[in-house]
Amino acid sequence: NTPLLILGAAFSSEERARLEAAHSASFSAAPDAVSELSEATRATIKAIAFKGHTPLNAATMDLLPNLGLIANYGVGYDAINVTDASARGIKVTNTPDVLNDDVADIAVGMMIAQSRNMVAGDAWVRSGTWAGGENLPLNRKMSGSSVGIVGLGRIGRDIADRLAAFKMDIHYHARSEKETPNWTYHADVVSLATAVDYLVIALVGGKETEKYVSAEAIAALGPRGVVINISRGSTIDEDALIKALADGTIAGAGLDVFNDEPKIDERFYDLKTAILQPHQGSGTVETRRAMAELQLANVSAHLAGKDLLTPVN
Ligand code: 8YV
Repeated sequence: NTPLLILGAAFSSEERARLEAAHSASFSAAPDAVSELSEATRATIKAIAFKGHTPLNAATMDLLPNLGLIANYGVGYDAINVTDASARGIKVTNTPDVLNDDVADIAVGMMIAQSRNMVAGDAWVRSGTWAGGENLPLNRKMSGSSVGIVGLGRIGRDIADRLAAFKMDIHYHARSEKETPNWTYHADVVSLATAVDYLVIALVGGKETEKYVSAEAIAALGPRGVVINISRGSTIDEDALIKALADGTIAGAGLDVFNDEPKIDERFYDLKTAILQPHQGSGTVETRRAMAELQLANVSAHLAGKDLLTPVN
């Protein structure tokens, strides 16, 4: 009798052990492996603890007749088909807020690293080029410049708050105008991109935001433009982004997310003006621990018949 299904090869052994210590659990590495569990085992499963980005939809849910909860590890639950879940009376939870600081930190970190050419600077020192008497070419001032945030949710706001301390002129686009200090609202992304040097994407993933930052918006950013993406690879026209970086029609990018992670488009590897990160926005010991705890708290609440902490549907 295993009321919990731990689903995802992405769980560390420590995370898995903590879930198993709390609840009797089965394990599947991926949604398409759930069918390998016996029918009797599947019938005992009431909750899934999910981690990863492999689609989880009706085909898997229908193998688990008593499933009442899918608890996602992560704020973004675009891998889970919430429509399928709701239609079956299955609740979905995520792990919002606990990762806002880290994701905002890495967005700002990539902005500084890109502007100040820090990755090349490190290589410059190690290779002895500096010792040989050559100075790194001058780079670009970030403080005091203009930034456009695409998506002013909890993470977008934390990024904007940080950048306000960098004396930046803050613009944003969201579905509707929000209450802000003195930030400028734009009804569409092209208008936003036209107005700023840095475009930071902080959207939710999923179908509705696919290629939300279009080729036209990337072009509108112009030759001083820098794209920062900490959301999902799907939220920008990635092909257009690669072309713009290769052709130098924008100045650069800082990217923590890509399509087809981790086997990303190999053209990225040669783009010298892009800083590339391995989807590590929430990847600190402290935050991953908080995410795991919130996921477990949702699972425990469901199994005890109590209110969920962070419901999605
Ligand atoms: C991942 C994330 O969930 O929270 C999110 O939406 O993108 C990350 O924190 C994490 O990589 C685990 O898959």
